[in-house]
Amino acid sequence: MENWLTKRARLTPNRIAVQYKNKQLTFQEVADQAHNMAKKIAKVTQDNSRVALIMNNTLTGYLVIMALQQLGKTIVFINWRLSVAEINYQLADAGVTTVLTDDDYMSELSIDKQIKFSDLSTQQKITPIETFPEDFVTSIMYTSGTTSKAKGVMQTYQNHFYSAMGSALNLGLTSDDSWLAVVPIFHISGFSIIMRGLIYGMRVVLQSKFDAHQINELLIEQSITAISVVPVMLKQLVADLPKGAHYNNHFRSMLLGGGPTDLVTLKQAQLHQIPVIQSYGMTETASQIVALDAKDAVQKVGSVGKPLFPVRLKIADHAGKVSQQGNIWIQSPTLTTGYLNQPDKLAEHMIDGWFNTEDYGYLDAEGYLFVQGREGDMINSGGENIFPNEVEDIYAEYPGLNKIVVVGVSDQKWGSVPIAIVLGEELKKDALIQFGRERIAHYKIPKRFYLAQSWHTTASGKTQRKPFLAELERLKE
Ligand code: S0N
Ligand code: AMP
Ligand code: MG
Ligand code: MG
Repeated sequence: MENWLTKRARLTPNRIAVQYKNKQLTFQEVADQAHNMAKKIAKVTQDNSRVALIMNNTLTGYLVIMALQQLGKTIVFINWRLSVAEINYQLADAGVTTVLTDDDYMSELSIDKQIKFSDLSTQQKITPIETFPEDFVTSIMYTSGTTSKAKGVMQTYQNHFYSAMGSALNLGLTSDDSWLAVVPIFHISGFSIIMRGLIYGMRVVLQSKFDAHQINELLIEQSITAISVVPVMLKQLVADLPKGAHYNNHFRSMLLGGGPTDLVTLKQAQLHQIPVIQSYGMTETASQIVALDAKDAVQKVGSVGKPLFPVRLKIADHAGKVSQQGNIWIQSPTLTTGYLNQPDKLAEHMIDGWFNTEDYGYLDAEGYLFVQGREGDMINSGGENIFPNEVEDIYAEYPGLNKIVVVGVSDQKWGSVPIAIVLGEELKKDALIQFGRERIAHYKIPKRFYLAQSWHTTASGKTQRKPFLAELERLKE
């Protein structure tokens, strides 16, 4: 495919490509500034085809992404909420030698070159790449697993292109569209907006911090037509919106995904006439693969919609045999080509060309998908994934702690949060929390620690998670 940015600068040079705070750049200006940025980045990244990026949703971050694509580099997106140890693991796994960071990122990572955006200076002559090859891995995003360390999901230009097409065919597209990106660009929820912007020739409005009141103001006052949100954001937006207030007349889609949403929140959104489009997708599928059609949003509340064009979907058991309820299996040109450095890993999730998402769901009589949760113990807190094993392994090193089990419990704000049940001597909550803060992302730290009276183990001595969960549920009643 033709280089998307070069193409956009030719097709729609004067259209606004990006807006951040009070600044707007046209596609021609983005092309020029990305070229300048590429000149500064070229030298420090010349020894490696992959470059790691730690950024907020800012204009400079956006231009760095554009520049890295112009240089033909694969971008390894890093979640800045992770701990230094977690990030170091990903940097090592990705084999990168350079990490470019926002100016306000302060932690010191174990890497040769850790460079702040404002420290990029040396200029080197560059030639932007001519094409964006379909099978080129332009982005890598890490995702954890129940039994494995974080794995790098490789996303190709083809993945992003088909994803953007499927979304446009569902939501429609006009030359006046603009999409607010407040979900993080280091997640596919955010990066997919950047890619849609380039492909559609659409204005992307960047917002680096989620503040419900500020976002509502933007959606009321500016001619923004779409926004992507996770459930915790929708809840806060609905709670902040004054009765009778309406988003601007052009606003069409609040794309909601990343985790389950309760019906109460969805109904409240309807009362405010917010056009919520429920969707379902994952990092492995380069964003939504299933979404509701705006006209079905009210009538099919609770459903995530139908598979987008040209996604195939079936509900089947573990062996891939079609059943009424079971796992959600998909075939899609947006499906990742694999996990970095683990050539056989994707195949473990596939049977006969179908990918097992490991989510549970069912299709109603009209073919609408309802997601019923996820296999295994993953906890989805505000759109971030937490695997209990990871947290337990970290705390296994804690002095005086003999046993720990981590389970997810429902939470008003985050949807779901980790809770720990522990056995041990002289355990102090503050110290336990501090221990976690030094080692794992803060959202992974158990919100509460309960001292156990007894322990549930299998005959072979392994801790059983389920009975603890049942006990906790009883405690809540
Ligand atoms: C919800 C967010 C914005 C909350 O962060 P906020 O308010 O900025 O927090 P801070 O002020 O930084 O910190 C305050 C304290 O809160 C803790 N904290 C932060 N986040 C969480 C969390 N998620 N869970 C629990 N605690 C959290 C901080 O640690 C801090 O505490 P202390 O002081 O102790 O450190 C933020 O969490 C956020 O941005 N979440 C969204 C992430 C996301 O986008 N996930 C989606 C991932 N999945 C996909 O991308 C696939 C689906 C998809 O593509 C999609 C999804 C949505 C919409 C559209 C699509 C699409 O298909 O296009
Ligand atoms: P991630 O692993 O961060 O890419 O997040 C993808 C996961 O989020 C999916 O596998 C689901 O478990 C969950 N998810 C995404 N959208 C929805 C939804 N609409 N309803 C319930 N769970 C969802
Ligand atoms: Mg995942
Ligand atoms: Mg906050």
